[in-house]
Amino acid sequence: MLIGLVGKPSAGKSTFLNAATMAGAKTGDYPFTTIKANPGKGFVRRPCVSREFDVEPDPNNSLVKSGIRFCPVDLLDVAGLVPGAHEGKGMGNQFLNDLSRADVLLHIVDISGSLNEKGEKVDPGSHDPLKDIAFLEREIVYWIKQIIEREDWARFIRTQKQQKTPMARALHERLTGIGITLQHVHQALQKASLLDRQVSDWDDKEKLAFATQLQALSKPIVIVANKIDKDKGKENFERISKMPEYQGRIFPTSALAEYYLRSYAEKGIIEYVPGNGEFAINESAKISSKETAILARMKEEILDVYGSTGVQDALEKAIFDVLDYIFVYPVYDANKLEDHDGRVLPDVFLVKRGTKLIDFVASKIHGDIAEAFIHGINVRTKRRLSEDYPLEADDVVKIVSAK
Ligand SMILES: Nc1nc2c(ncn2[C@@H]2O[C@H](COP(=O)(O)OP(=O)(O)O)[C@@H](O)[C@H]2O)c(=O)[nH]1
Ligand SMILES: [Mg+2]
Repeated sequence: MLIGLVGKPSAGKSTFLNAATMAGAKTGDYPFTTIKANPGKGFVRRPCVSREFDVEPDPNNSLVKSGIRFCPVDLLDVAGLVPGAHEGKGMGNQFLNDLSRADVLLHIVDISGSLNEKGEKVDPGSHDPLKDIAFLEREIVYWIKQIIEREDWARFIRTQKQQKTPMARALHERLTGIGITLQHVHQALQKASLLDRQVSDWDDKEKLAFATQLQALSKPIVIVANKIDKDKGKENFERISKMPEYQGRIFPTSALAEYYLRSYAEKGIIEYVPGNGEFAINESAKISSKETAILARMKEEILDVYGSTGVQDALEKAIFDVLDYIFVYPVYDANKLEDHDGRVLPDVFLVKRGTKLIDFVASKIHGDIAEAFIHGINVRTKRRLSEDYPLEADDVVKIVSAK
């Protein structure tokens, strides 16, 4: 599962990636600093089940801080998309291709309106970030449309007619390269009211309607209203977040503030659990007056107003709400909650809610164990679980297998 970070140059993608990962991607104030896509690992949080079971966790594939479990997620900073990208402008097609593997997109927007559509500096507030939001969605839709109707469209129609391939399957074959599933195609056909329309009869509007639905299903967009700390940021955010089409999917964010907070925590200046709405200054730390001032501003202008810097909220919106993923903890010993090596609740995995137990075992634990699967145990209830059991949030499971 991959989260793509998208947006025009200088909106703050690299800063967001750095803040989320501390990976050290290059940042700068001019377009095209990032010449190719930058990968990194971020984290999503949930309360760790160790508290409920009253045990001390010994995390292996994840982290635990103050009772909160942090599970890694893959991020990809896809460099500057500018209007016309789907026509190849600003290295557009290359950037769009980087998005093929993404399951969800975080659109990093300069909500302060201090950059024009190309990412060049303009007077703060003079550019309306609403334009950026609309343009990006449009670019992705047109990119998908272009892939649907690419040059061999006429031949595609002929073959589909001759071979009588079911419409959804034929369309899906054209779209597998950009991570679109057969289910996405089915749903998009239905939502665009195209189930009863022969592909060969589709007009341009119908192709566009289909691409629009596919975008929403296969590359859903969470909007990160970044640079909320700057003049005009708050004003713009309040206006846009009230619009029905953006309600609930736009997050006030300061990637820079999150970056500072994590850096200060790393240096030992503050205690800060990433994503929290508060931090504590370490009494023993040497702290400059400049650092004190920066911290005071972040508290007053961001944390106390918005509850957090927004970086974690945006990531978690994408994973838990949009993609509907859950945490699942496998253990070897159902009583002590340990793995083979005696580590307590070592691992947590992200899977889509309702994933069948057997598919979870095959994909996250081991193919051999899945083949020799006898049954599972729900560690909470001690009930037996069949291979078809649909996993729920924070399930702790033991797998009994013949291996
Ligand atoms: N004030 C403020 N500046 C930010 C924020 N996020 C990024 N920036 C600044 O915006 C500029 C461009 O950021 P960068 O991450 O390189 O943008 P990218 O081109 O989208 O990767 C840099 O000077 C950052 O320090 C933020 O939340 N607040
Ligand atoms: Mg960058």
